[in-house]
Amino acid sequence: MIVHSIDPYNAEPPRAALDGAALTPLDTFYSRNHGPVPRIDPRAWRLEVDGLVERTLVLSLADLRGRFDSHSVVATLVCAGNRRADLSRVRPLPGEEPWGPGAISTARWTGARLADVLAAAGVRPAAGHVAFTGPDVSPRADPPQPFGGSIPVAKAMAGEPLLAWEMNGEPLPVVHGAPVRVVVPGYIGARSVKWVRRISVQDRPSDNYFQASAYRLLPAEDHPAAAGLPLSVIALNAAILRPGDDQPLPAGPNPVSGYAVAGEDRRIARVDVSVDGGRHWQQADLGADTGPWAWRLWRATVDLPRGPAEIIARAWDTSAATQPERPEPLWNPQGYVNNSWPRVRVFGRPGPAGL
Ligand SMILES: Nc1nc2c(c(=O)[nH]1)N[C@H]1C(S)=C(S)[C@@H](COP(=O)(O)O)O[C@H]1N2
Ligand SMILES: [Mo]
Repeated sequence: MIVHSIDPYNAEPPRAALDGAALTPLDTFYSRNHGPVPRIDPRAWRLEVDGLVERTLVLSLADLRGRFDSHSVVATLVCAGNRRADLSRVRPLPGEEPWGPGAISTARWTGARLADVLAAAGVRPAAGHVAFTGPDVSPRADPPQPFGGSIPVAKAMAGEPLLAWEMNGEPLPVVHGAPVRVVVPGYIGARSVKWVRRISVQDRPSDNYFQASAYRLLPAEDHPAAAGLPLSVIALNAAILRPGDDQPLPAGPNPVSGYAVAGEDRRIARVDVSVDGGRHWQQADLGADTGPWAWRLWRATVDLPRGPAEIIARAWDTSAATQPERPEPLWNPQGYVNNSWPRVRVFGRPGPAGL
């Protein structure tokens, strides 16, 4: 793993480690933390469901597993700061984790449907948002507070968000939120609150620092937090996983591969690759479709010219949207949502046949 910080623990897999696996192995899955990883005794853990509900619930792990049907969803988790490193080359982003393209991973999550738990509590008509709170106090928050965030009640009741205790068929690892975490497929990772201990139904979004101040797309200049767009649905994005940057490769045919991800009800429709700056594009082959909430892996064989070249890619979604060309116009003070064309510099070595 590429470890950006130990305390809090923030690490992403090297890009090649993500290549070719529709489900990310647990030891390769990125980790994003804003405070210390708490150790929770699963027998002592309780989940409180309160706010605009008919009855407040207090659930143990046994209650959650026993009272609700378990469901599985393959979902990609992606940090809003994924690919930030390319934005910090535009203008510095002091104090922000310099994520490459590895702040993203995919797992099969198993747990209770958030919708079923909310239905058991009885959501009142005035409900607008469902807020989650964890136990980990982040010293980076102003003022220091436990990590939290919220989603609209319609998303919470949609069926795909889970209260998950399993990941890829294994017990949820502590660093990923054991005993139970929220998983909100199609939304930025920050809404998938780990070690969740309180779910509050309310008429407005969470006023937690990580909803109200961080994870907002601020204007490039003059940026009070209130001027930011709260990030929720993930943006269309893609990355090249192989080859790596600055590699000498034989001129001629070479494999290129990566991932592409689309938000909410959009799917990846196509991925294009170019080796001549976007004058000509060829279509990549899409890998297995593992459902509406998962990334799509892709691969292509490109014909590399001799000498220095840049491999670029762009994904299209089912709304016919595609990615912006350059990172410069996307720069924002917290460095979120860099979904510009991924670019990899290579050098085409002349082969024996081409001398
Ligand atoms: N309690 C808690 N939940 C959290 C976080 C956190 O710091 N504390 N980080 C969030 C962010 S920003 C992301 S991107 C995902 C990362 O999940 P992972 O560490 O399992 O990959 O968890 C989210 N849930
Ligand atoms: Mo994140």
